[in-house]
Amino acid sequence: MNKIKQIPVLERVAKANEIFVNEIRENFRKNDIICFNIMGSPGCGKTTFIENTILKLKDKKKIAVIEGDLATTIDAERIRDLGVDVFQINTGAMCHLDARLIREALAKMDLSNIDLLFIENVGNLVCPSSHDLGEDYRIILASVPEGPHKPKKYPVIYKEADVVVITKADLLEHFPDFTVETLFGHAKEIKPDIITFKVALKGKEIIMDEWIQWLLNAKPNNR
Ligand SMILES: Nc1nc2c(ncn2[C@@H]2O[C@H](COP(=O)(O)OP(=O)(O)O)[C@@H](O)[C@H]2O)c(=O)[nH]1
Ligand SMILES: [Mg+2]
Repeated sequence: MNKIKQIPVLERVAKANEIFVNEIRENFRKNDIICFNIMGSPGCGKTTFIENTILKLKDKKKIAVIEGDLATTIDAERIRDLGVDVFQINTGAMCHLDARLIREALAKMDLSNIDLLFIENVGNLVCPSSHDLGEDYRIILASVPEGPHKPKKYPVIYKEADVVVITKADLLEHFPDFTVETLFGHAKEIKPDIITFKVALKGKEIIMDEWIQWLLNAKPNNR
């Protein structure tokens, strides 16, 4: 009988990724950098979240950003305008960032001048969850207009997240089916120890102090 031939491509890709991740992590530890991978659907408020975090912490911490988008430098320009180092990765047709791309970006950045590194992942609730970037924390954003069932519909990304942030909390009054308790409850069913915050970055009252306090106390986390 003919033998089935196997090409161990996936295994090799996984091995290469692991090597890149270890190298990235070593670089972060050597340079005292804590890295946050910001994930969520397109339009959930990732760039706005990073912008407002920068505005709060710019005087206390040295911040840099890696922006992942299929195309354009629109988000990177928003960050650059705040006077922060930013590196744009355009992934073309790829729906996530991977460790190889992050490694290439880091090689072009001044790591000795960074305390906190934010990576804005490509807007997507599926692909980024299975790609380790060497980050210390995975932060998943869930905006109020998206409804309260995202954790149930996209459990993998929630299972892999360390923190969930409800964004656009200023819109809660317009979305009566969305309660903070419902979304956090669903997220905790999937990941019982997930850390929870809510933010409102537009409207009358800006809410983000609890997130900022947590961020200031975040420790390196080889996940
Ligand atoms: N009402 C409200 N709108 C927000 C908030 N955060 C972001 N937005 C809006 O949501 C839209 C998408 O935001 P953006 O940060 O570009 O999302 P991204 O695609 O996830 O990076 C923009 O029009 C923002 O002004 C918020 O807290 N409240
Ligand atoms: Mg964005």
